[in-house]
Amino acid sequence: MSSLATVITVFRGGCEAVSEGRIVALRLVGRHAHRAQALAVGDRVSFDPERGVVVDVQPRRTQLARRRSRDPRTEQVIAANIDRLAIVATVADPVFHSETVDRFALAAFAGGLEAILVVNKIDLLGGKPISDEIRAYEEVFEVYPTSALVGTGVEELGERLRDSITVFGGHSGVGKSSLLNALAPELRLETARVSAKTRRGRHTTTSATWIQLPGGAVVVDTPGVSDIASGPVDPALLDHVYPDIARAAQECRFRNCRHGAEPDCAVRAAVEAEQLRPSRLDSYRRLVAELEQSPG
Ligand SMILES: Nc1nc2c(ncn2[C@@H]2O[C@H](COP(=O)(O)OP(=O)(O)OP(=O)(O)O)[C@@H](O)[C@H]2O)c(=O)[nH]1
Ligand SMILES: [Mg+2]
Ligand SMILES: [Zn+2]
Repeated sequence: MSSLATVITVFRGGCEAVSEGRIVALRLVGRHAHRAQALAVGDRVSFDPERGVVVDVQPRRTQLARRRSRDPRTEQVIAANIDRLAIVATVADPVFHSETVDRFALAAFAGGLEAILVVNKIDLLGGKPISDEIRAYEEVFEVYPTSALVGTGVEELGERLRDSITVFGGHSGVGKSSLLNALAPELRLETARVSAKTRRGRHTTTSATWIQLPGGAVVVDTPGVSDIASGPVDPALLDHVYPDIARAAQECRFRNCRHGAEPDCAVRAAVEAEQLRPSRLDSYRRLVAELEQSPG
């Protein structure tokens, strides 16, 4: 007889999983033990309760993966079977980095997740409006301005996460754990100040953590990553990450224009006419170049 469980923590040789409200510790044996990355947080496994071992891992419905920087040919699955990625960014401290947002969006779409953008630390604006650069993302996904510090927007975000599984991703120090603490103060997740010297976070969260919020939401907190380059993906997904570029590109002379040096490129023209931010095209071209180079 085997039972079903959801993996909530992965460690070398095994995992912790929840089965019918109980936490069980399971070992990986046999063929599973020899796979480089047999398990990720969120995996559904069948297990043998008597021996305490994983019998089988079910096919993943969705996954958020990133290329390993050490070995770009392999992917690390950050979490499996989640519904959405909340890309957490900031209005300041650390500075808003649009290319990171784009990379996370691509990784989410590639893995079958929906994505939302959470723009945290709006208290640092001191009442000034959110920049046009950030507002422009409303064309790509829902944008949730928040302040984990003073509580702005936290309730709205909590509503959105209800009855579903969300993974929080973003640079170290943007406030992922702080937001979760604001959503459920009893969590008391560890958080840390952004370093004054490097203006970066300190990588306070060290592994993907499965968190059950009151009210039926599950959130996976993840360690901040400096980049989330993904493996080879369907280039059509880029149109979802860059709908503004896709729209302008309909007027390019060449169907397969890459908006570089090609003649009659409508995307470059849009940048020159200040209808499109140069940083959008820069980000797009870097991502495309990377995808073309990626082994695969
Ligand atoms: N002013 C302000 N500071 C915040 C806000 N949210 C978080 N912080 C601060 O930002 C710092 C980093 O917050 P964390 O929650 O540890 O960030 P994290 O994204 O979990 O970082 P890692 O775990 O390293 O990936 C802490 O000093 C927080 O107190 C906010 O809304 N406003
Ligand atoms: Mg954290
Ligand atoms: Zn073009």
